[in-house]
Amino acid sequence: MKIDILTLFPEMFQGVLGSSILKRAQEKEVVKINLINFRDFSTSKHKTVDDYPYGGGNGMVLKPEPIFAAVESITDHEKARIIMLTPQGKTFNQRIAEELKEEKHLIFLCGHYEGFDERIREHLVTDELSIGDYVLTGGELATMVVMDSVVRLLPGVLGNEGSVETDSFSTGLLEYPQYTRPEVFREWKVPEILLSGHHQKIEEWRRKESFKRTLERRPDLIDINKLDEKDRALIKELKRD
Ligand code: 6GU
Repeated sequence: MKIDILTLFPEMFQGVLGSSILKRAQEKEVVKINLINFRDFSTSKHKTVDDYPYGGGNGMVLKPEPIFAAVESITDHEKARIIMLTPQGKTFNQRIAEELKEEKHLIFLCGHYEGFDERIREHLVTDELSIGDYVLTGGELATMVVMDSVVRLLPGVLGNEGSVETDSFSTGLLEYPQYTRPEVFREWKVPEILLSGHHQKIEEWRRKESFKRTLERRPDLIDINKLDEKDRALIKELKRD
């Protein structure tokens, strides 16, 4: 996968791209990530990228010319998904991450100030995403969130390939509680069942704990119509408890 990030603050990405799993994914050449400062594409003498809004009002608006020029400088940009990060976009989720991981080329546009000239949205962008109902100072942090969640899904990125299948949200349920050594810490014991070696019983316990946690914290994630008989019985039992 190739990822191009258009931003006025490329230095914000150094920590995230230079550490941990995103660093390793680039080293393994699973993904090529390229930072572009669209100020470099401004043709005005002071390298201006924003201007006052027509009609008046507060804040500045990102001009179309440098952003169109920056995107058009990217090889094969016509075939890429061009994703704008704004609080007005569709709310990002795991389903969208799964969809984006199938793409060969993503271009992220990070905005600042009062936003983008509407012609960028209408004539350049293919997708507009938000990461939730709160306001950030710009699209950079949102881009990092979306990119991280997509790249970790690419084959060969995570050590244990099975681990993405048991993630919360891909199973539709929250994850069950996990424990490691020691068996007793400050008098708090690991649940007996996990020490039993009964794989079938352990699986059942984990599924029950996942349902319990999901019912308590995120009942909106459970679609009763999509459950089989066994899981419906499990939910009934939990609701009784
Ligand atoms: Cl994508 N951008 C900004 N500026 N704020 C946000 C956001 C994006 N998603 C949630 N809040």
